Formats: sequence, structure tokens, C-alpha cells
Amino acid sequence: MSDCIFCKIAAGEIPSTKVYEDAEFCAFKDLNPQAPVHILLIPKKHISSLLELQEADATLMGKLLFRGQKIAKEQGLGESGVRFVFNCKDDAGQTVHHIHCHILGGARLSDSFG
Ligand code: IU
Repeated sequence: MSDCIFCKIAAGEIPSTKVYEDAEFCAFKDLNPQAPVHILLIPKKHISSLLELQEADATLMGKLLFRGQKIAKEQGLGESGVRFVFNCKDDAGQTVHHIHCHILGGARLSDSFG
């Protein structure tokens, strides 16, 4: 999508600190980190949120989750723990409407859900 900031980050049109990239995914450091490790993992395909996923995206998203696991372990979170978060739409606080998995860790995270 031409006006999507995460599509532009994925395409390299907007700079970011990428920690992983392949043909289907990229992962980059969140600009406003909420934890010592805060990475956003996205598919390059534009999907607005988890609520808009189609059956045809199931394999892609399975691969995304597995990539998230690998990134978390590479970041040293495999033993201490990690939180994977998908915010979807307004009540959940989604601000960028390109599906993204927050990978958070490196400290004891708050139990807060709102
Ligand atoms: P949310 O789940 O849509 O609320 O998360 C969007 C995240 O994208 C949020 O943590 C922002 O700090 C982050 N972000 C970014 O890292 N780089 C950007 O250019 C923009 C948002 I816009």
C-alpha cells in the first residue's frame, strides 16, 4: 500500500534499524521502545491487522510466528521470557495499520492489560 509507513520501511524507503530481513518478512527496532528489547516483526505483504487475515495467509503467518521465535532467541530472550503482541484496531491501541508482532523482553514486563 503506497501510503503505509510499514510498507515503506519494508521496502527500505524509510530508514529503520533492521534486525532481520528476507523476501517475505522484516523485523526492526521499535522507534519508541517499551522494553529493553522491542522489535516489530512484519510480513512485507500488506495486511491491515490480524482481524483481516485470510485463510490464504495462514502459511505466511505461521512462518512469521516461527521467525518471531528465532528472533526472540537470538535476542537472548529464550530463557528469560518474551511477550509477542498483536494489537488490532482502535480499542487495542493499534496505531499502524499494517499487521505487526511486537516482540518485547529483556526485563520483567508489567501484567497490565490496559
Ligand atoms: P501499535 O501496535 O500499532 O500501537 O504499534 C505501532 C508501533 O510502531 C509503536 O510501538 C511505534 O513506536 C512503532 N513505530 C515505529 O517503530 N516506527 C514508526 O515509524 C512508527 C511507529 I509511525
